[in-house]
Amino acid sequence: MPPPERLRIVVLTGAGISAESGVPTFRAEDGLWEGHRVEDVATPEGFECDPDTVQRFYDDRRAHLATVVPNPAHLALAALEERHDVLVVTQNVDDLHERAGSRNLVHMHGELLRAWCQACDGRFGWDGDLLARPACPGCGEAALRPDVVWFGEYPYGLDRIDDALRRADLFVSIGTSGAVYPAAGFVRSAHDHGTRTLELNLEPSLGTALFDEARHGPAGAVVPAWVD
Ligand code: BJW
Repeated sequence: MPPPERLRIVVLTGAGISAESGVPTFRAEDGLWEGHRVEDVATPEGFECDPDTVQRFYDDRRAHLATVVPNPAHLALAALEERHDVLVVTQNVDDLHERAGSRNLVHMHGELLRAWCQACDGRFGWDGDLLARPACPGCGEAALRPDVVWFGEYPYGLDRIDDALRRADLFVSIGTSGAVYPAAGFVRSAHDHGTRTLELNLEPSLGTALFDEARHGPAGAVVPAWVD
């Protein structure tokens, strides 16, 4: 028997992949935006206007992250890296892909466990409360903010992602509503490069018609079934 083909796969993940770990999604009725105006907690203007509220929003999520663990969908993607050339592009700011064992990973919307100093541009690992530690460990200025990408800001790793999409044999989108660009546009880029596309989501996303194939159900079931 010939060895199984080694494919170049780009996997885009969103909040839905971490839902079964107990991390709330954004746009569900009981989601993260519930009780918050998006403009207040996920824009640079909201932070400028009321930094304490925004730091508290992220401190609470950081504390909750310490109580959750990767689920079978994260673990299946990590196992996929052993058989194929996989780039996981996550919109999530949690660290569940890393904890599951994924190595080839881009956090395009940043990371909860990192802080960015707006005075010296330094970036730091952070596992405490930003609100309680306002001074930058690099320059001492009180200019730390969560190292996450808010609306109107430029996502991380776009050149690397674009390059991977150009070369990919397969693009898979998991657990994302397709409401936020540029991530929501990756399926069209992949399609334009002749790459096969697959959606794995609880329900049809906004972009579901753009995919060659879609399988709907909880990520903890559909992702391991697809990887196997
Ligand atoms: C399950 C499940 C289970 C549940 N199993 N599934 C047109 C083109 C380009 C840009 C724009 C445009 N129009 C407007 C823009 C600007 C804007 C934008 O997209 N606005 C939209 C509202 C239209 N975009 C930006 O500002 C971005 N920057 C930018 O565009 O820079 C300029 C640029 C231009 C062109 C090219 C390149 C650059 C930045 C966007 C930053 C988003 N930031 C956030 C917050 C991050 C920090 C934090 O976490 O607090 O990122 S917003 C939030 O949404 C977060 C998420 O990563 C992101 C996506 O959400 P996601 O993951 O899809 O979650 P949900 O809740 O929406 O969906 C969950 C899905 O899972 C659902 O479908 C469920 O059914 C499913 N699900 N349980 C499987 N068990």
